[in-house]
Amino acid sequence: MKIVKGDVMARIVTMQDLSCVGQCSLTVALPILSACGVETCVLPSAVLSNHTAFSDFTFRDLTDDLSDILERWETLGFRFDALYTGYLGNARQIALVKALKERVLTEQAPVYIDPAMADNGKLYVGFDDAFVQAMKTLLPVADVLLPNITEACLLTETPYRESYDEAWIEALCRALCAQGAKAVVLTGVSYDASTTGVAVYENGHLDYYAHPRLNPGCHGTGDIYASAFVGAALHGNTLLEAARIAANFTLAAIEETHKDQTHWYGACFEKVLGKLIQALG
Ligand code: PXL
Repeated sequence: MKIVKGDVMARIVTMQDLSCVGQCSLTVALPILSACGVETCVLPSAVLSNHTAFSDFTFRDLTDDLSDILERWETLGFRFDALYTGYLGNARQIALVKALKERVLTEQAPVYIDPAMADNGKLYVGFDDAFVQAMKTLLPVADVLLPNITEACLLTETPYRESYDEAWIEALCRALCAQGAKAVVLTGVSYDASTTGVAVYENGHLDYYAHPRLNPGCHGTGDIYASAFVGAALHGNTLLEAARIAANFTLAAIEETHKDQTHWYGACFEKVLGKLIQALG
């Protein structure tokens, strides 16, 4: 949906954690969405010293503050043209996402949900099955759901697989839509060793954008991808076109990261923000 129009500034809200170190969540979403020309307001779900792939971290849950913030926004009359959620601090925050949609979004505002909770067949540290069950209830709110294959499997109770064919991917996307998602952008879909890509499922139709597989991948690329996707979609690109723009940007960030062998915890997207801006015209 085209939200960025002419001189009127589009304002979106994104809800995800603030990991002070680690190039993920808000420290990725804010610069990327700003580069896309979108005013980005934030609801920090939690504050962490650094993301959870480091050997230790602090974690302050901000759920209580979030309901106060939402209340204040509502009384001050703030309204947002889109909502994008990522890593949430706990299952209670999922109810807050629904309240956000009902209370502070404009009528046509699209909702983008990245159910950031798992990768490579495993839940991230700190999440459990109760969280997965709660995340399932968010699917009917999603205009676009942006899971990786692990998350899609967890949400649909499908056994995780590393090799599969197009029919399996289509069934996974169909199952997510049957549970309420309007459209699915499934990342990390690879049918052979040298390529990977993104499956886009909308109105019962499956599309695929393939690109070279870069090894090794980087931590945090899901957040880079989702943020760029949201930015591109708000410019009125189709889901497939936004998927392509976000994939090319993420690939460029991974290529940049490979130049610095010591940089293991995130991807150096900052160096290629110019490419994203160019791709958006
Ligand atoms: O989306 C990745 C992510 C976001 N936020 C936190 C994380 C991770 C992945 O490990 O730990 C706090």
